[in-house]
Amino acid sequence: MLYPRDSESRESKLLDGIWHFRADMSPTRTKGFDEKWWKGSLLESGAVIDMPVPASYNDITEEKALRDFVGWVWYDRNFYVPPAWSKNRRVVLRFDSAHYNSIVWVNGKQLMEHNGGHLPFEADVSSALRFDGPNRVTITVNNTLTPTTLPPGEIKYQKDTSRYPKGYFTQVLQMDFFNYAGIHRHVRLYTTPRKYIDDITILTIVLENKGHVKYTVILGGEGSSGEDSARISALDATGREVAVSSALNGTLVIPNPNLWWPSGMNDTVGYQYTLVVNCSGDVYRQPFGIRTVQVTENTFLINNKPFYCQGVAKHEDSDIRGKGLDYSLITKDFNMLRWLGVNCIRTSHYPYAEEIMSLADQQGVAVIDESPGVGIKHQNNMGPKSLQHHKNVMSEMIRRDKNRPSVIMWSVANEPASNIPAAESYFKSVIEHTRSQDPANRPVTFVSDVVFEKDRVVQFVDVVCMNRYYAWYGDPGHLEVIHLQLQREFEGFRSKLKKPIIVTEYGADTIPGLHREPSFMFSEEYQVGFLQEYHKVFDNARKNYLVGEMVWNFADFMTVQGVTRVVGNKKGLLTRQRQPKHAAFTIRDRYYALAAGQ
Ligand code: GCB
Repeated sequence: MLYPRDSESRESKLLDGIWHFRADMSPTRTKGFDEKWWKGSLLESGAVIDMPVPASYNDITEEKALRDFVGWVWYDRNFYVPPAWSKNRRVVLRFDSAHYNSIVWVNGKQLMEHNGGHLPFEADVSSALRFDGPNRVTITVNNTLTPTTLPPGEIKYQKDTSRYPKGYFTQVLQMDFFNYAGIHRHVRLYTTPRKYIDDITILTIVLENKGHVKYTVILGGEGSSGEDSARISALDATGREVAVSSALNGTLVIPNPNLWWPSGMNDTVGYQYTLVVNCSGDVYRQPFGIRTVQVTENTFLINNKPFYCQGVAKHEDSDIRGKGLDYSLITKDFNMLRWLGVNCIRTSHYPYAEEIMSLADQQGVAVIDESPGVGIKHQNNMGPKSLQHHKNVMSEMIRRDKNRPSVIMWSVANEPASNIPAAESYFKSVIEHTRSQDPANRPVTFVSDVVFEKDRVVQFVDVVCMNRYYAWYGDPGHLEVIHLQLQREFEGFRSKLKKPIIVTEYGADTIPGLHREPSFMFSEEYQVGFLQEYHKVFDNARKNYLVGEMVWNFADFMTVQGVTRVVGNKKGLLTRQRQPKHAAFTIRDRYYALAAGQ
């Protein structure tokens, strides 16, 4: 699914802004369906409040009932469509993401249904539109997670009325972040000609200092025969044409190409070309980078040079907007990534907004692109229905991100129960499916927290990714065990498998401004000492098979309420407001030194 981009043949209109909103708090949570709230404006069926789009709805009001709401919420708004859009065009309505289950109506007509919280969905809505008056879009979104959603979850009813009010239930989740919900990213209308460019796939290789750019264009709509006249060209970053072709599918050759490198490896970071596809009256400009990715026994190669991931894992998370897209926030985040010397991030634990991915492409930040497969902890999350859904999500994610040079590896899951027998065939199948979907054959992994003796799934991946919390969840307070325990785990995996390793998480909760000497858990000194103990082991292993380290986490983030969390997870190098803790300076010094080859 191509990202909507304006061109000579395409226009768009953002529908972001303040929408009408109502949470269905009726006991059954189905009043909206019973009363068919989509038939008219929400204003007609009851009280509404103002709700920003994009944003999570949870932290916008002072209502606990809305912050912690589980069930259907309803949004609507009016919009107008220019009359010129009625002629010879498709008008597509696209939601870049809504969490989790969504149904969409335009002028009372149901046009879309989507299952999954972090990926776009769209439909041609031309036939439902009015061009001479107001239109209404209504969406209902349900954040209930079940054993077969991704992430999975469960609703637990409490029947003992002597201890709980009647009808009492809670949502039980196996994930360590707040289940923010709502319309999280842009909503927009965009047009294409009736016959249009439906998909573009770009693969790059470098041979004898020439970039070979293999491209495939798929057309959609009326009368697309595949024999259409086309002009396909590649522009360099200054807009100069460097190669051209008239074939819909072919290879462009770019001599002396500027390669795409992650920052820290080259002065030119994130160099991108543009493929201009001009076909049967439709024009689409697809950015791409020329770079190769390869994994050997001990190395992760980008453009045939060893790449060491100086990383952090992130979240889409901030005050007030929750998981809602915000340009100030994401720009600040990329500035802080550069300040920290980070050259690689993981989209823990779900696919991030396309605008974030584009910044990674442009700024040369490598990405381990992770699916929402977090919290797969039980056998009942690994049945046929879960498997099919997981495969669909991987397909949607790859379809969205396949052309991005920043994406160097796919992660199908975070910390599943990879020790149970059911995990073996489940993940073999998900990983094989993922490989089959990516035309560029990127490496595939999942992130494991299971010890090497018990893990059953790492055998299927290209790079071993592990999360380890020695001296935090295990042996709390004892920094002196880190060396032995981490080394043991490295050696254990290496004795089973000759594959490179990335430590995808290690970190300690830290309250900013809390100081203790000698260090004590939760103090700034403990976080620094903790990271430094891990670094000693990393420095030894990176001479051999360790190809990356990623701190958990870039910034503090919100979680569900629980006895181990003081208003959220505090393992950030930065506070939730993106101000540095002491450990941020430790990491910055380390990453700059690593980049300088020290
Ligand atoms: C983990 C999870 C991450 C948590 C983190 C923690 O292993 O992957 O989602 O937030 O530990 O801090 O507990």
